[in-house]
Amino acid sequence: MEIRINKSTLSLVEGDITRQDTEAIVNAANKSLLGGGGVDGAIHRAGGPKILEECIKIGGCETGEAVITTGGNLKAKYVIHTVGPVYRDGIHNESRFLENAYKNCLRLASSKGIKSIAFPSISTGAYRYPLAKAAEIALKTALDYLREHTDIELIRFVLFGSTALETYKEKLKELI
Ligand code: AR6
Repeated sequence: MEIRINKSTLSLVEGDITRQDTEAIVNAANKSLLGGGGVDGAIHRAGGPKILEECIKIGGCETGEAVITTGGNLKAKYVIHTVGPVYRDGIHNESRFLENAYKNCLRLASSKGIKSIAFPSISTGAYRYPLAKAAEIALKTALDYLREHTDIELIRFVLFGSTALETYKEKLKELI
């Protein structure tokens, strides 16, 4: 599914974030930036040791913040590492932290002149954020960004499996 906002595109695809040809891909990392499972493990495996070396130098990242490294062996030139919230019960500012994670990735991409970026569904794996709730925040934040700015030309959500893709599609239809 794909929609146009001003001159930019927001798209939803099923796939593997490590295989994307966008200028930047986003990693759903943890505060240590030292790697892990899920998207994080896949990105470090596919991108090679250079990404980890840069992450070690950066030294960590707070929840809701974002940092950038090169893409190592990936097609993407950059990896933007962000840390989503661990979902507890929904009353520990999880939604604000998740929104900040997306916003700070977009701001950082913009500051580097990046025109295309691919996001995974942050926090919805190991961090247990309910998928539909997370999809709403992810999509609202991306739509707001594209309505207010024209510099990023493509925001692609790369969903892992058909359930995630369908959930994002339903949410996007509700929001537009
Ligand atoms: N491409 C796209 N999406 C993927 C891929 C992939 N290759 N692999 C998994 N997903 P998670 P989190 C989906 O756990 O919840 C790590 O250990 C997955 O189905 O990767 O933010 C970090 O080091 C899910 O929907 O990230 C942290 O400790 C979504 O990506 C912690 O996990 C996010 O799942 C972060 O947890």
